[in-house]
Amino acid sequence: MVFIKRALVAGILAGGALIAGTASSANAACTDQVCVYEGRGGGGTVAGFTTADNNFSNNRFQDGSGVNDRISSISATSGCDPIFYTDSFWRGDSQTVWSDGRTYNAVYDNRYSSFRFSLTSCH
Ligand SMILES: [Ca+2]
Repeated sequence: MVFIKRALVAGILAGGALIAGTASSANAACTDQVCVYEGRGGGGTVAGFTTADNNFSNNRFQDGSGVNDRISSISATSGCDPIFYTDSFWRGDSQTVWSDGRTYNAVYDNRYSSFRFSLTSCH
């Protein structure tokens, strides 16, 4: 019985390692509710968010490069629409992205530095 339990744990760990390895590749799909892409049309490396963020200066894409001022497209399934801003702390020019799962090109290409959610556009 003990042996079987250990075998199951080993199997789960092996499965987890396989998933983690796949996710770290440059073109892996983003599974978070807000995804940002270095390239237009969902291309290039990706980063995912599970909550709003007031400053992208410490955020990294999956390839390790910086997110700040490099986002070129965005997709969201967050229920409430995310609003991206060209400055930190939700200042500057902004773009509201429909949270319908489609990928939208950045209006202000390579300029976004923060995002938050519009609570008047939850659906
Ligand atoms: Ca870019």
